[in-house]
Amino acid sequence: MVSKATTPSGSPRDMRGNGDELHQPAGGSHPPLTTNQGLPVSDNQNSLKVGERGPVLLEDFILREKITHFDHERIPERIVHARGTAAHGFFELTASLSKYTTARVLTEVGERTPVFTRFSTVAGGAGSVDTPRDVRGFAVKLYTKEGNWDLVGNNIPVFFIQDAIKFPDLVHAVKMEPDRGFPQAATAHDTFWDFISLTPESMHMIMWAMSDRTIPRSLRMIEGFGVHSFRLVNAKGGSTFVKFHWRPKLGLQSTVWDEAVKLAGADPDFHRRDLFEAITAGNFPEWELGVQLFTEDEAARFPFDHLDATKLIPEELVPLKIIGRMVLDRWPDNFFAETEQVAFCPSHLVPGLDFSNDPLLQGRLFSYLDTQLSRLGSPNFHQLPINAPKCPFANHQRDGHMQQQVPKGRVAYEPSSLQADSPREEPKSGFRSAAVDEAGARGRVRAETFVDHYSQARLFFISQTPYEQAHMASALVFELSKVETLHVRDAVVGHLRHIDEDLAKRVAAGLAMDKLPPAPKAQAPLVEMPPSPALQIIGKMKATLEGRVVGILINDGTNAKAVAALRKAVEAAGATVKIVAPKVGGAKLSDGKKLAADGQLAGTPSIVFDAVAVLLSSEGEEQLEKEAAAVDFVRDAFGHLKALALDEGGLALFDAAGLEADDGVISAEDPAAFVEAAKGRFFDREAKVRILP
Ligand code: HDE
Repeated sequence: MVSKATTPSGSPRDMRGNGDELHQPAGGSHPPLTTNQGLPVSDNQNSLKVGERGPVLLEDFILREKITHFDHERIPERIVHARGTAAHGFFELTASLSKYTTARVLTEVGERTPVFTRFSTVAGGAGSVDTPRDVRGFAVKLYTKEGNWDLVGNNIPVFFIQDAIKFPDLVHAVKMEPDRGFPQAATAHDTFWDFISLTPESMHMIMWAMSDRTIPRSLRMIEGFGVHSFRLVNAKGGSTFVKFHWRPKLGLQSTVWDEAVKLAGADPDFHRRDLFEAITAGNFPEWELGVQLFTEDEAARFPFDHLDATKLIPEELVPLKIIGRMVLDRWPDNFFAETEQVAFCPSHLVPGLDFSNDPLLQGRLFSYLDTQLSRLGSPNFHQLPINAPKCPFANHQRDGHMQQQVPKGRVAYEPSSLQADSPREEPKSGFRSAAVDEAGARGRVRAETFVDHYSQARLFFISQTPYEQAHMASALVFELSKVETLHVRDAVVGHLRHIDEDLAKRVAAGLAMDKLPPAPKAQAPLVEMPPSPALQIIGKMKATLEGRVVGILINDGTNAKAVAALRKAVEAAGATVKIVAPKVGGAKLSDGKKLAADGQLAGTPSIVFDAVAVLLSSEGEEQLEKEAAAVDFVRDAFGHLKALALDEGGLALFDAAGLEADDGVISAEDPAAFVEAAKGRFFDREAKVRILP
């Protein structure tokens, strides 16, 4: 408490407590704190009162302004994809598509287009955790010279439903159940699986959702897909279909389920922290942009309908052509102003692009603009700095809440003859829809070509490695074990029989079903397709330490040279090293010097690392055997199939944890061998640590 005597400008009643002693020196010169009207505020600690212990006056307009603004700080969270994180960067074109499109962003090789990319989970609220089993949103806003192009995709190339009219049902089924308000951010509950069991078109997406694609290690290690077919339109008006793919430079990498579950507790912000740390350290994540191009005639020969968003086009059928790269190199300055207020709309596109008739896409073209109106509260949301095009934009739309622009002149219409600088339509370079013949009877119909719900689900399953198949079976058992209604479990397993009889049997056994439930009637015969290795994760993992994080557990007396040698080797291979010690201040190593820790053991489990080293002095090790966090450190690293480097002390702790060494357990004396081992995960080990169906 500041005494009357020391109060800088104090009247006897002025117990301000806002003297310099309250403020830690931050350096620099501080601008005066003002109200929103620019009035300098003399006291930001005390409201206006009558007497020291008397009532607060309604007159205190400074208090009221501050509290009122605070009361209105929140806006509605996104109905889906509420939890997200984003970064700025650029897209650089490396190969021109000028044969196919007039879009400058896809024809001007070497041109860098600014982007803002937001990653998200789908089902959870804004305050949910980063690592549930869930699809990840992958939305890219490209601020092109011809207007904003929003490529609003996911990390999975297909979707649950074929027609937008089912979206509210799907979302209501997956979100918290309305009578109880849980579960949060989880598909493992009755309403979701009830809807799925009655919606066979979702089976392909379910296979993806139950794969490790939905438990990624890092947002820097996920793919992105535009999902729908779009059109590229060239100067002659000819159009070609296109599918967009983002491919991470670091390769794909997922967690194992036990790890994802524990990550949710260890660090609810794991993915956004990972992205933040990588970008602020200068390790900029990068993706290639690939396209699949095909004509109407080629599409007519596919054994599926590309307008059906539950289908993908195997890369073996239409190869991927890499045309550019995206680098995320700048963290936003403000989460709310940028990441929260960014408004993506699939209807935002540029001349030279167009939509396809995919009925899911058509519904999205309406939904996003509409939802931004309620979320951001004004048709002027495009004027927010994060949403505004970086090219000039002008029209005759006027007024509305929070109009930021001050249009000049008397003309707010077109055609007009009164004002020389009033905007006019641009027949030459303006957007034109592809001239496509459309005809047919009106009706609420589903195309006959949309009825095959199992062939691609099977294609996905048979394309996986046995490890990945086991994870899928295990995920299905986990999810259905949380479903209380028995007929729903039965119905889902029934569908699996169309996809793969062995998968159905494994899941049924995992649920202790007495017999295999009957398969529902399929509407179309199964089309067998050759396996597509491009659909795997393991096949797309990169043997690299780049972008990875290695944790080194130390204690007092740890061999300083061993720590230095490991750090050097790991950093040279492109990974970040983090030191973990029982106390965050650090540990005194064998050379007598204190090494500060990046994390305290109890709050920094091995779960947050890609590989770990355990370097312990023998006295300290004995103590750590009694510390559950230390035993779990090695047990979890081993159980999550990670490489471990151990010195003598580390090995003693490993033994105390009751573990048996394998190829992934390396002597700390051989940092080079550890670096090699740490580049991957040891899937063969899994059979030793858990029983998979
Ligand atoms: Fe979305 N989706 N969606 N979606 N979606 C939204 O828009 C919708 C779909 C996707 O980071 C909402 O601004 C409908 C497919 C992403 O801000 C909403 C349908 C794909 C994001 C909406 C779909 C997506 C959203 C909620 C079926 C992958 C987050 C908040 C017809 C291609 C964007 C908002 C961000 C967000 C509607 C299906 C991706 C309600 C009606 C398929 C990445 O408008």
